[in-house]
Amino acid sequence: MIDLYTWNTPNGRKLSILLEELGVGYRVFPINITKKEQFSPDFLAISPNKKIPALVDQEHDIKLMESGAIMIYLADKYGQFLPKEGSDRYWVLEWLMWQMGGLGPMAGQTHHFVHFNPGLSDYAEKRFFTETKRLYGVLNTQLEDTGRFVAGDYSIADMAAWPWVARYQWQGIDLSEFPHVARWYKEILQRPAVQRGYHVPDRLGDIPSGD
Ligand SMILES: N[C@@H](CCC(=O)N[C@@H](CS)C(=O)NCC(=O)O)C(=O)O
Repeated sequence: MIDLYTWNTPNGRKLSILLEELGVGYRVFPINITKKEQFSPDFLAISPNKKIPALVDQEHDIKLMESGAIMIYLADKYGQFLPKEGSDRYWVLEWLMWQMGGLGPMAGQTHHFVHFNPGLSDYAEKRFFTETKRLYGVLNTQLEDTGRFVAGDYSIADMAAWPWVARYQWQGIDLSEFPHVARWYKEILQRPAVQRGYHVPDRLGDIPSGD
């Protein structure tokens, strides 16, 4: 059995979306980060970095933190959404790492300074918004080049970036400036597994439409 420790955030949703796409059974253990449950000793034993998401695979006695590592693990375990070998595999991993090292951290800081704490630091607001917007431009160009998904077939690279783009309103991003991102966002939004995975652990509101 797979146990997912998560909360309604982009990093958490990456894994609930992937698990829904894989169609495998999993148990959800909500870790309410607004109540600081990520600092409990029980959770620390699974996630030494004290952040969600984390995963335990009882079948193989595996405990994992870091959403990117968990995505690779699940994709390899079930043989879907990540090519097994060759240049196509590294293309997907390249864009997964782009999300992990770029879009996620920068958009996360934009949420912090622009959405939750406007006026606290003009410098930080400008720096993180500008970089987030630049990354949307990079994604837009990539999606224009590929024509449909981020790196070949629909993959963990799409599932990693999509929940971050779903927070475009918090980031002050106008999706109409990034038509290929908007087209990609709306196509993925139609997927039933994405809609189910988005609302894990709770249904907190509608998914932004992208319009
Ligand atoms: N690089 C980590 C980042 C995880 C992360 O930042 N998680 C956030 C929620 S999206 C969290 O647990 N925040 C609580 C805290 O910082 O105390 C990953 O991708 O798993």
